Amino acid sequence: MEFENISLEKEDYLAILSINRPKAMNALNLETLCEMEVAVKNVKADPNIKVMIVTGTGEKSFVAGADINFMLPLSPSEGRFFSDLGERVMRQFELLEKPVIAAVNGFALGGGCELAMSCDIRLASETAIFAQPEVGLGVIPGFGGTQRLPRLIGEGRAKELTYTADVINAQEAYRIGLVNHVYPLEQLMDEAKKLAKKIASKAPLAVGYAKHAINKGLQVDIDTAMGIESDMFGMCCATTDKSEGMSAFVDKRKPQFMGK
Ligand code: CO8
Repeated sequence: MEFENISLEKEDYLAILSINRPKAMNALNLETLCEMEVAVKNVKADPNIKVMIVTGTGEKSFVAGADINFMLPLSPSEGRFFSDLGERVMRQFELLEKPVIAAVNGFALGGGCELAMSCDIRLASETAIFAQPEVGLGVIPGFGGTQRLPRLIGEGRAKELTYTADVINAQEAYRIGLVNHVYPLEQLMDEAKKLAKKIASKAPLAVGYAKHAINKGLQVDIDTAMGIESDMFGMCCATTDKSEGMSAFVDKRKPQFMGK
């Protein structure tokens, strides 16, 4: 597909969405967010795609936040609209029933950190830098950061990072659980693809149901969450991949999952 501010490449079972505004450090403006929404819809509708990787073009920046030039003149209602739009787009990454891996290859600031947090798994280069710098600009995180950061790293740490706008490096992000792994920059995409390949070798519907159960279950009380899990387990039992996976175990052979 042709886009101006992003690229969407497909390799076999894998979609790679790159934010592609390197001259602006891949900052997110209105057009970029709209294109991201179209791309996620495309990935959702493509039965061949099992995993998506999100990254930034170039070697310096994943996404350096929402576009400050765009936000400068926003009125209260326009600001609210832009925040709603960004939240909706990031939520599409979370709701996609296919795993999304963020390959954070540099600055992940403000909306960039928020984009990474809307992905399922975050891999970072050693050069990656994370922050929620918004209060230093007179605003707050507005693409889900006030909600996802405390859920990921705990309330106290999230409040400290948000109130101070402190910048942290990849190792610190790893230490506090904001990222899953840290790799040298030149290895980052290979590692992201390796992880994608491993996930893609599993039963895709089961992976999607697991994502749904984890994401939905985290938002409700534990008893309701258990109900969501057993609903999803029941759904797995309606798939031919479940018969295949278990038969393959019994037959001592590798399963051939069809995503059905
Ligand atoms: N928006 C617009 N342009 C940007 C942004 C940005 N977020 N980040 C960098 N750029 C542009 C610079 O203006 C510069 O443009 P130009 O060459 O035309 O002057 C170009 O990218 C290169 O940047 P620098 O020259 O500054 O490069 P450095 O390597 O010196 O620094 C940094 C890189 C550290 C990334 C630096 O550019 C920076 O601090 N950027 C701003 C980071 C930031 O504060 N991000 C948070 C923005 S707020 C946010 O994301 C809120 C999200 C929620 C929105 C809610 C909606 C209402």
